[in-house]
Amino acid sequence: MTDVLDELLNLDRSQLEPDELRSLNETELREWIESLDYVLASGGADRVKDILQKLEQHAYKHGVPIPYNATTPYINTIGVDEQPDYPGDLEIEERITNLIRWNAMAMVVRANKYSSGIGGHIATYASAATLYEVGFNHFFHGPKAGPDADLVYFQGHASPGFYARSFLEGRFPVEAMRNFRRELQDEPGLSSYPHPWLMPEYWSFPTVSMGIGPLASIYQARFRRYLEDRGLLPSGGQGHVWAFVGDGETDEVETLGAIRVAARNRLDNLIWVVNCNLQRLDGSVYGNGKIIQELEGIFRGSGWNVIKVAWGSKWDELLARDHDGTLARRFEEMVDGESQRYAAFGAPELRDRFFNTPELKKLIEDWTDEDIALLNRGGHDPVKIYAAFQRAVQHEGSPTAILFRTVKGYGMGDAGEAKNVTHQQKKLDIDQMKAFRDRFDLPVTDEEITHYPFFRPEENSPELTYLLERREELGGFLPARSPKSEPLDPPSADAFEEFMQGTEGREVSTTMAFVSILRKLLRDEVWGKLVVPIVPDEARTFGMEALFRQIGIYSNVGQLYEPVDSENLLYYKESRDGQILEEGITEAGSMASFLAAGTAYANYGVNAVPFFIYYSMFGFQRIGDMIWAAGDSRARGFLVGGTAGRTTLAGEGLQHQDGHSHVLAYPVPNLLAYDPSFAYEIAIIVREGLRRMYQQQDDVFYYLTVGNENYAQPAAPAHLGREALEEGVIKGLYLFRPAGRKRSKLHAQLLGSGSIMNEVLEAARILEDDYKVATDVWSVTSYKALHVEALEVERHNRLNPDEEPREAYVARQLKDAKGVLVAASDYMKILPDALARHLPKGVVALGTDVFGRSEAREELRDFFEVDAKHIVLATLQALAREGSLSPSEVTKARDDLGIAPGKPNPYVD
Ligand SMILES: Cc1ncc(C[n+]2csc(CCOP(=O)(O)OP(=O)(O)O)c2C)c(N)n1
Ligand SMILES: [Mg+2]
Repeated sequence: MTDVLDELLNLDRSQLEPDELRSLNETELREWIESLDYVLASGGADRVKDILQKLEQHAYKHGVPIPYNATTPYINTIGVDEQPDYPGDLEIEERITNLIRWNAMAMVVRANKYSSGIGGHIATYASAATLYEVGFNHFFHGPKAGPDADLVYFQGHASPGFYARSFLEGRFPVEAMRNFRRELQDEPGLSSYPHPWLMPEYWSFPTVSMGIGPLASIYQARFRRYLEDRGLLPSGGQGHVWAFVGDGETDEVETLGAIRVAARNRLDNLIWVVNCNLQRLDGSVYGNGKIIQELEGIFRGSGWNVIKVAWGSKWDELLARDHDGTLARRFEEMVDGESQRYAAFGAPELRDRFFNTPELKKLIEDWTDEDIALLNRGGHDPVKIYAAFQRAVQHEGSPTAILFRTVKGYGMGDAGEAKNVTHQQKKLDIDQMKAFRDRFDLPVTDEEITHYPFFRPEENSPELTYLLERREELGGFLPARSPKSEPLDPPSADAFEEFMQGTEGREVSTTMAFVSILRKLLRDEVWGKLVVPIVPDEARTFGMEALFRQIGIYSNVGQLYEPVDSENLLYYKESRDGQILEEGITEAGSMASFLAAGTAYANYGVNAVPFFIYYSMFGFQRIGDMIWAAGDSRARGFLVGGTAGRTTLAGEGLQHQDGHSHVLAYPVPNLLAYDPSFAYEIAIIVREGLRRMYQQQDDVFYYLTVGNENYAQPAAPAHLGREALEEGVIKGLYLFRPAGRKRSKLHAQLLGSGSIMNEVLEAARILEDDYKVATDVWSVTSYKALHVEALEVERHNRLNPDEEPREAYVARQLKDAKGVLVAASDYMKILPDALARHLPKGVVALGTDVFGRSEAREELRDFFEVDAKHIVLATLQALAREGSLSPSEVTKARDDLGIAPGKPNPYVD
C-alpha cells in the first residue's frame, strides 16, 4: 500500500499522456464511487452523508475551496418510486379540469367580444389549472373543516379559473359569468380580480398587486401559530396556508424579502406553490438561465423545504433509459429561453434541437412525434402534483416551496401557447376556439362555438357529482370568506375616564398617552387578550418597553437564553405565549402581520385588535400599497403613526419628518384618519374605533398620529357636554376653547391639530391680549372625516334638489363663528385647503409642506411658519383683508412679532 501511495505521490500528472490521464481519472472516480456504494449499502444514507461532510472538511483543511452550491440536479425531487398512488379518478378529474379551462377561456373571450377593452387573462390560469384542480379535489380544506381549514392565496390573474369552477359548483348564475368585469350591470358580473371589498363572501385575500400576497401569506401562517400558542385558537389543527405565486412575481422584493421569517419560525403550515411557467408579462422570466434552479437555491439557502416538479411522467421513461446522466446534464444545459421554444413549437422542434447529441438521439430513436409530444412539464401532470402536495403537507419543521414547471397559455395553441404575447391574449378567433375544444375534448358543437357558450353538465352528471362530493368531503367550497366573529361591546366609558381628566400639569406626549391607553386596554378582561401590539423594532422609541415584560414578545420557541437585562425589572422577555409581535426592522412585515390580525375576525372568528405602531414617515409612503390591501381586505385595527409631525419630530431631518401621511391617508376609502392633540381625544377615538369595528362590525380601520413632544394634557373641556364633545372629536372638529374676550370688534376662529394646537392656543392668547381679537380655538381631529362628510352632503344635495339642502357638519359648526378662519397643523396646507369650499368663508392655511430640516422644534416651527407668531400674523393679515385692520397695523404687528419679510422660504431655500 505504501509503495502504491509513494508511487502515486511521485506521480507527475503533467507528464502523462492525455489518454493515460483520462484513464487514471476514470479509475480514481470509479474507486471513489465503489467505496461510496459500499458504504451506502452497508451503512445507509446517513453514514454516506457523514463521510461526505468529513471529506469536505478535510478538503477545506487542505486548501480545497468547495464552492457553495444551493441547488440540486435539475430533475424532479420526488423519484418515480416514491410517488404515491393517485387517490382520485384521473379521467373524470381531467374532464372537469377541461370544462373549467373552457369556461374560464370563454368568459374572457366573451367579455372582450361584447365590450372590447374589458380585458381579462387566459394564459395564467391555463398554465396553473391542473395545480389548482389537484388542490381542490384532494387538498384544500374549506371553512367547514374547522381547525383543519386551509387559507389559500389564489394568484390574482388566474381569477377566471376560480369563477369557472364556482360556476360548475353552482355558486354563480350564468349571467355573472357573462358579465365578467361588468360589475355595474343590472345583472352584475364578477369582479376582475380577488377583491374582498367587492366580493366579501367569496374572496379573502387581494393578491393582484404582485408580491403582497406571498409576503402576507408568510405572516398569515405565523399569525395562525401565534393564535394557537396564545390559546386563541385550538392547537393541533392541520390547516395550512397555501400561496400560489407567479415565477415572475418573485422579482418583487416583497415576494422573497421575508422568506427567512418563515424558516426562522419553522412554519411547516405554509406551502408556496410557485407556478414556474418561465414567463411573465413581456416574455421570459429568466431566458438566459433557469428560474427553477435559481429559486431552488434561494429557498434552500433560506431554510425552506424545496420540491421541484419539473418533468412530467413521460420523461420518466427516458430518464430510466438514461444510465449515464446524459439527459440530466442536458436539462442543466438548457436555459429557459430555449425551453420556451419547445413549448411553443412542439415535438419537431424538441426532436431536432433538444435531442442534439448521438446519446440523446438514441434515447428517442423509436419514438414518434406523438410520443415526443407527450413529454410534458411536471406541473401539468396530476400524479406528480399530487405527490408534491402530499409531501408538502406531511413535511415538518420548515415551510415548503414547490417549484412547478408549466407552460404559460397551456392549450391555447396558435393563440398564444408559450408565446411572448400570451399573458395579454384575450381574443381567440373561431378556429382557435375550435382547436382549444378539440385539444381538451369538449362537448361544444361548431355552431355553439360562435356564441362563446359556457358549459355546465347536468346537475347529476358524473362530473358535477364528483366535484361536489370532493368539496363536501374537504369542508366546502373555496374561495369563501365567511366572517364569523361575535360582536363585542366596547370598554365602558368609565374604564377610559382617567384619560378625560388630563395630567394636572404633568407633561407627557400623546405617544405616552396612547401607550397608557393601550396598557389599560391590555388589562381589560375581554379586550386584553385580543390586542395585538405590532412594532418594527421601535418599541423603545415609543416608550413601550415596559410592555416587553408585562405581556412578553411572541416567539415560537420561547426564550432559549437568559436575557442580558434579566436583572432588570423590565427585561426583554420572549415567550411562546408572548403577545407583542416584535417584527424587527420591517414595516412591510409588520403590515403583513396587521393584515393577518386585522382580518382574523373573518379567517378565524377571532376579534384580534392589531395596533401597529411605527414611525409615521415609514407608513403610507413606504407600504402604502399594503395599507390599500388592508382596506380591500376589510381589515380592522389601528395604525398608529408615531414621531409624527414635520416640526414636532425635532432633529431628525428630511427623511424622518412626516408632514404628509395625513394627505396620503385620503385615498384609502375605509380608513379614518385622526391627528389628535390631547390624551382624551385619543381615548375617545380608540373607544369609538373599538365600538365601530368590533361591536357594529363596520369594515373600517383607523390611522392616528401621535407625537413625542411633552406638554400638559388638559382635561376634556366641560363647556360642550360630554356627548357633544365626543361627537365633535369623532366627526373631526369641536370648539375646544371659546374666546375669553367677550365684547370685541375683531374676531377670529383658529383651527389647530396635533401638537401645533399648543401654538394655536398661544397665538389665541397673544391675539386676545395684545391685539384685542376675540379668538375661539377649535380642535380639528380629522380633516379627512370633515372632508368626506362634506362631500357626502354635497352629493346628497345634488341628487335631491327638491329637498331642503343639508349642511355639512363642518359648515354647521362654523357658520355662526365670527371673524376670520385660520388653520394650522404640522401637516400640509392642502388639508384645510381641500375643505375650504365647504366652509362658510375662506380659510388661511398654515402647514408644513416640503422637505424637513434637522433642527430643534422652535426653529423648525419658525422656519415652516406654523408657530404662534406666524399664526398671529396670518390672523391679523386676514382681518386686514376683510377690512377690519389696516395694512400698516399688520406691518407693525409683523415687526413687533419679530418676523422679517425677507425670511427664508421653506419652499425654495
Ligand atoms: C405590483 C404589480 N406590478 C405589475 C403588475 C402587472 N402584472 C400583472 S400579471 C404580470 C405578470 C405576471 O407574471 P408571473 O408572476 O410570472 O405570473 P404568470 O401569469 O406567469 O403565472 C404583471 C407584470 C401587477 N399586477 N402588480
Ligand atoms: Mg410566470
